[in-house]
Amino acid sequence: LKRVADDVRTVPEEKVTWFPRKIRDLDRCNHLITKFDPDLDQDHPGYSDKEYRRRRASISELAFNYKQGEPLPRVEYTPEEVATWRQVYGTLSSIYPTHACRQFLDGLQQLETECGYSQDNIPQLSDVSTFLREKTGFQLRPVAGLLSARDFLCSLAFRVFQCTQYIRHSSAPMHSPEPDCCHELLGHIPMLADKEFAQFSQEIGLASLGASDEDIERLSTLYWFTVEFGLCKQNGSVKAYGAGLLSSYGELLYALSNEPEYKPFTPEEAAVQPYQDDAYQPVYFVSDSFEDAKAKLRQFSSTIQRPFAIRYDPITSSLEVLDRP
Ligand code: NLE
Ligand code: FE2
Repeated sequence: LKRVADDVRTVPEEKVTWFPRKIRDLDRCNHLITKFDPDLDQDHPGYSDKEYRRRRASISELAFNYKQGEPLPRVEYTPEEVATWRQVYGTLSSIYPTHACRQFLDGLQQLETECGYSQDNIPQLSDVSTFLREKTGFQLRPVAGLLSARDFLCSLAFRVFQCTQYIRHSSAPMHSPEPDCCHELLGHIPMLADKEFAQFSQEIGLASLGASDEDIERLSTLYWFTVEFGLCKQNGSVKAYGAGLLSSYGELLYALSNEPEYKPFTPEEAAVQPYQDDAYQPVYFVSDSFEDAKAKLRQFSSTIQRPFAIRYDPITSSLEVLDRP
């Protein structure tokens, strides 16, 4: 009798897409989207640069071979790569004070004083990961390129942020359609040093686990217009908090230029807004405050329907899956 009762209470596994339960399961969450691959995409600025492609391949190799728990691979960046970083860092730093939200500026300042951030040094993932763990419990993991939305989002559930380690091509420092270390280190990391932002990033991750393909699509579109390209009001002016803006001098200027279309942020609208991921956004969502964006996003994530509930155990970094009561 007990067996029957247990079976009835069991989550119908076969209907739910597989998702990681332990942090080590993230070794299986590495499905790449090859659309911006410099080996395949003729429009990539590195397409005809053999040396660049070789370099990218060798850095990708580090990520392919990485297993959870291993020390993060260090990359010895070349003087040319550091020169690209210097240009990106220098130009962005000149407009951060006027264009970036306060939480970002706080985070970046801490990274500069405590974690070796400077124009002349591309920080190592391993040092940044140690820094973030102390601030918000987030840790980094190397990834070879653009990840599938499902794999990217699910790692957030464990407070793991997947980071690329190669740098953009030197011919296009002001904007890249794909993530690179400038995007991760300058766009995302300062925000992830904020406790509340970290908390809410994890909540998006938890909401994505086992979600339907349609819900993943909506969540990742929402993520796109907030975490990547979000704007918020602060002290009477509009500032950027989205990482895709904070790592692109060209788009950061454009986004706050009054040229694009602006819409007040509602998750329901942002989650279905069509977008192109290879150019500047035609529309940006502006929330009344950074706090407001977080609260609305949270509220939206909690409406994702699943036949079970999930509890994250920070002591073992694992998930418990429960029947919905
Ligand atoms: N456009 C961003 C940049 O240039 O850094 C990258 C966006 C990645 C989603
Ligand atoms: Fe990103």
